[in-house]
Amino acid sequence: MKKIINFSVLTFCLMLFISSCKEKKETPTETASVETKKPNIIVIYADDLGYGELGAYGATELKTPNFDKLANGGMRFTNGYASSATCTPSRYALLTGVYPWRNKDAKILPGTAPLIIDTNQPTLPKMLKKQGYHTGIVGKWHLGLGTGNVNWNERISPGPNEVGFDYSNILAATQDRVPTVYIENGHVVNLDPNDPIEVSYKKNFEGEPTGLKNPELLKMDWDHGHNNSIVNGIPRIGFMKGGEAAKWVDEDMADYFLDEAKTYVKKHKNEPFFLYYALQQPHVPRTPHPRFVGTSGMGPRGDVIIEADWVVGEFIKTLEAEGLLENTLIVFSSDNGPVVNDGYKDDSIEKLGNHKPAGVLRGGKYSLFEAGTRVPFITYWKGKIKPGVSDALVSQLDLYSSLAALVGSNESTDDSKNLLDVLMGNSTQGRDEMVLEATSRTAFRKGDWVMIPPYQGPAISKWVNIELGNDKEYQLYNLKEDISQQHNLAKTNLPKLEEMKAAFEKIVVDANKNVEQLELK
Ligand code: NG6
Ligand code: CA
Repeated sequence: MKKIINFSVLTFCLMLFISSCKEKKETPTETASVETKKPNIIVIYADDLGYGELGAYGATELKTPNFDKLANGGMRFTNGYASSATCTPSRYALLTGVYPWRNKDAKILPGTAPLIIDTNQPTLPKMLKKQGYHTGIVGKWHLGLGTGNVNWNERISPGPNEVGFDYSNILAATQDRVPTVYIENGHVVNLDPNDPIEVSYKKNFEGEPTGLKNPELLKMDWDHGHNNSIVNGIPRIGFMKGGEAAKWVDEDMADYFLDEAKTYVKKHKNEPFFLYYALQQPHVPRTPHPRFVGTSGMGPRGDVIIEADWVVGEFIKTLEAEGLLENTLIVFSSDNGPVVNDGYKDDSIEKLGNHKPAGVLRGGKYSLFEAGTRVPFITYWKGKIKPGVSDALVSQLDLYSSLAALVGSNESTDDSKNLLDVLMGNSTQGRDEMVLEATSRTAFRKGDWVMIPPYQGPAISKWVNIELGNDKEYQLYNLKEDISQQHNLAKTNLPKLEEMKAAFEKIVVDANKNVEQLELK
């Protein structure tokens, strides 16, 4: 009897062992295939593209079929925000997951500014690298380079490659600021050692023409600012000498960065990759390739939006041809709201017609009103994200923690919320509250409400003709009922105002101390 039991126990154990072996045999291969399938992540980031600029967001005068394909085939956010109403702070927040007003250097930078991200600071690309991603940036940087006194003729460091990017091909600051050259992995592209580059934001180099003194050399005239060195007939901010062969051709910039982005994707398609594709449009100077001149009927500003839309379409075609669309999360957004005349006489006002760059929103770039920071915000993932519209409150600040969750990292920051479910369209529970920033001033959104503290300074910028949000009194708006911010309820809803002030002050202790108004440089 004993023997029989022992025998059957043995047989049972043996069977268990065999079946567990079988399971083991299958499991590793399955896990491996899941692991190699880590999704690629692409952030396409426009420069100064407004909330009302896409067909999918209500534009009727501009045709943006490729942006719309992403918006209508993915999740289109109606309450998606940049962290700031200008470029540098928004980009800082996107890459670090930290509110830009916490860093006093995160404001519009000259082309000679040192890098404002600490090389020891956690960043989105560093986090992704730890998870096995190859990381690249193509396009606009505007977060500073070097540590001060950059020698543009040597390797420029620290820069993107020192804060998490394996590959970089960038323009240093903005298209309207010198140096007007591409920089690849820290080296100026096509630099001739016999024609070294010098850059200064303080004074001109002897004998060099400027926009101010040599209007006869200009093919595009300046309106305000933008009257220093002339490159390709366009006057810029800042002075530059040398580097003739390295200077970019403005009209070719869209094609240049598109080629770079496509090449990057093709090269890294067999490993998980993160590409930050930072478009230069429709920031000034607006220089569409001749193929796009006249396509919008709105002058250069509209034409470069059509160009950017085309660029995105071509880029998506590449992803499709490479079979990557089903395994790639694409996030599309803009660094700040729209501006029409931002310093050049480019017919942007004259030819705007009925187009409303900010849609129904009040304000624009530089403004604490909604149009400063509420921007197009789209997540697209073929077959994974069900097309839809989400009213959840999301900020670009949240990409850090949300993308960490996507790739299996538990990294996050205090300011960045993990909203992965929201970005994937599986939840509508966005943020409860968020601090907004515009030229070092801050405001506060909580639920449907936004509160703007009193600020000195002009109500409307005479340069860009945008309402900046400054007022002697507190402003309080209910965005659900009054998206265009026409009714200040600060005096009629005191309990709400007090609630908002208290919640705001809990986050921003001394925001008001750091006020810097928009000024001409
Ligand atoms: C402003 C420039 C503006 C633009 C902006 C930065 C003047 C008068 N205006 O100072 O043209 O370059 O800076 O834009 O110089 S951003 O999108 O990069 O923040
Ligand atoms: Ca911008």
